[in-house]
Amino acid sequence: MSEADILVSAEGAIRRLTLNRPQRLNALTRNLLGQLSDALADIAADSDARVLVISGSGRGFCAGQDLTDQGAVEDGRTCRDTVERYYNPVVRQIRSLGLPVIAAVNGIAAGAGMSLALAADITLANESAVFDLAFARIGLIPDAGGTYQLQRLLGPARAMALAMLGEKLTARQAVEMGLIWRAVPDADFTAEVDALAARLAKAPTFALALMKKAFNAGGHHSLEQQLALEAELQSQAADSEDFREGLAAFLAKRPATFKGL
Ligand code: T3D
Repeated sequence: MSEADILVSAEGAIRRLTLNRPQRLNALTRNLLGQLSDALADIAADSDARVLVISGSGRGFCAGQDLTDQGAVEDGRTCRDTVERYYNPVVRQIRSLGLPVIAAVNGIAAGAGMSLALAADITLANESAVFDLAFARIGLIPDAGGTYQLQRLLGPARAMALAMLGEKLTARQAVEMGLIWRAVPDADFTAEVDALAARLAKAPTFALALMKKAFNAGGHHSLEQQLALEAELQSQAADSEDFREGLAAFLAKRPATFKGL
């Protein structure tokens, strides 16, 4: 039996998904994307899950669309089908997942692999990682939410220039430009990812999920709409068990123990 294209593991409240086609730098096939979507659906239904880490097997994070996946990228019709049926659902699932998603970029993130990394809530990379907007080199546009995320993260001037030039960024440049959270020396990367996951696994998960909703909506709302949404979401947060615990812990001058509820 062939090994799965997505490795799934669980440890306490931490869930990990590893793209697992290292011989192709974890390039994305429809098979892999289908497995990724199923795994994300399982995590969304898992009430014990409080943080998700996505990374890649081997020396790369993800080289984007597998350009040899027969029937996936032959012409406009197959491309549309691949994007609509395989990429877009995965991006929606990550953005709407009710817990923090970490992209641990352990090597090159190219094309839709870069878009996937930017769909996460917190993206950190090892220092030898490269962010490669490869699309223009083969006559395609950034997809899997790439045009949306790049513009929001970098502003239109830098996003457009990078996309049109098909530029590569080192992890350090990506941090300096505000594209990702942190670049970590390779030797420290695994420990740093583990520490971040452990910290988020103890965070007030319900409030973090509401933050995602607020940030997701903020990009297209007016100030008035966003103020109204914040009032609504804050009322939900204030009704949570974790808020009661956070407040009690503050008043008692002790650390809070959040349950994610
Ligand atoms: O609707 C749709 O489906 C369209 C959606 C498109 C979304 C996209 O993501 S378009 C962009 C697709 N990705 C690319 O264009 C990147 C192609 N890859 C590269 O340019 C280079 O491989 C890298 C810069 C990413 C890494 O270079 P390097 O020198 O570190 O590694 P390598 O030797 O090129 O790659 C290692 C192997 O992986 C190699 O196979 P081999 O020769 O050892 O048998 C290479 O062919 C393979 N590989 C790398 N990327 C892909 C790939 N195979 C298939 N598809 C790839 N994208």
